[in-house]
Amino acid sequence: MTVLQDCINKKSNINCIWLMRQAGRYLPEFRKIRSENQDFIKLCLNENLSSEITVQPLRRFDMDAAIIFSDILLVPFALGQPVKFKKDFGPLLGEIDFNEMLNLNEIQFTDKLKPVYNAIKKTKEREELRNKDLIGFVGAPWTILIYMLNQKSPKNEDIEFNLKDKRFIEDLLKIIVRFLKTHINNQIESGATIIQIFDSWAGLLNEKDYDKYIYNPTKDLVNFVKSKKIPVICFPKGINDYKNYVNLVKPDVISIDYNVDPKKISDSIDITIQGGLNPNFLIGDREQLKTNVKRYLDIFKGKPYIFNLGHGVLPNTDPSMVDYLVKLVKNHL
Ligand code: 1CP
Repeated sequence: MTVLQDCINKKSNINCIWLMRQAGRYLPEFRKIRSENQDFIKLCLNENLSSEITVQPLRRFDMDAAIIFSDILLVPFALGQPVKFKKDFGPLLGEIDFNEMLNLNEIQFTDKLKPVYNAIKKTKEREELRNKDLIGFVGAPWTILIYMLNQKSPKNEDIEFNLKDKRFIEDLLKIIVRFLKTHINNQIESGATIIQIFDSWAGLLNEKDYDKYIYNPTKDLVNFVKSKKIPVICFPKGINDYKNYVNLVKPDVISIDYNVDPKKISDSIDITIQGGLNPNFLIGDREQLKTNVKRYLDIFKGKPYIFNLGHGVLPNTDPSMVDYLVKLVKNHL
């Protein structure tokens, strides 16, 4: 068993840690590769470089898992919707060709993402991954749906889609769920040992629509991962009630964001908890970081807990702060 899986099953008292976006822009070695590869999708589909980027944080820090370097928006891309990343703006998606999506089969979809699966196979073989988990991931159906309809990040409160065209949206959601399963399956077959489902925009949905867009389709994916006998972590960022989510969706691990009270979560949820610490603490001073890391470790002491952040590592983070964080967690300094 790996350290992370022991942590999930509460088989040891050793603290374990990995970080969302641990591979990425705060690392100079990533920025170098990125500057030489302007097309982000092409970079994700370069199996040698994406495998290299995946292990970069493991060379620097004693993380207990790697997460494959890829992106949740490769799924819309493989469904035939154009996707590009504009500098200082974020993702830009093109028009949906619904008929093309309806006619797409699993083999065609898998062919388009072959380099991702090859990168997973390659990464598994690397020395840096010995006895460590390789996390595969997907965006949750709701988060993928929102990017596909809005055609850019919904973060700027300028959401330009509505959920009125119900028939079309329901059909699209079915296609999304079907191919997210294909993507999950391919990642597991290539060697991913844990799957994380990122619902980054769960907080944008009106509660009355949770069943239809969040609970039901996500539960479908969770059951699918469970049928493959590997752990599934869910991160429904900004959801109003984590306890209810856990009761309905039943993941193996629930990843919490930085706006929820960890004490309340610890008191009310029985499954393995992951994350929570505000990534901004990695930008501040060491004492403040230490106090807050200790707060999370104390609250979850004796319970199955995976140390992580409440969202991804911010681009302006100093890598030496990440190093300090990992040492704090591993040594309970
Ligand atoms: O150099 C660059 O501009 C690229 C930045 C970047 C990176 C490093 C993007 C663009 N994606 C990634 C990699 C990535 N994305 C990983 C693997 C690396 C790791 O975690 O270590 C993962 C797991 C993701 C997942 C992802 N992509 C999410 C879910 C997690 C989250 O942050 O909420 C989301 C929402 C995306 C979409 C995305 N990809 C990239 C951007 C700039 C965005 C948009 C974010 C937004 O809408 O605000």
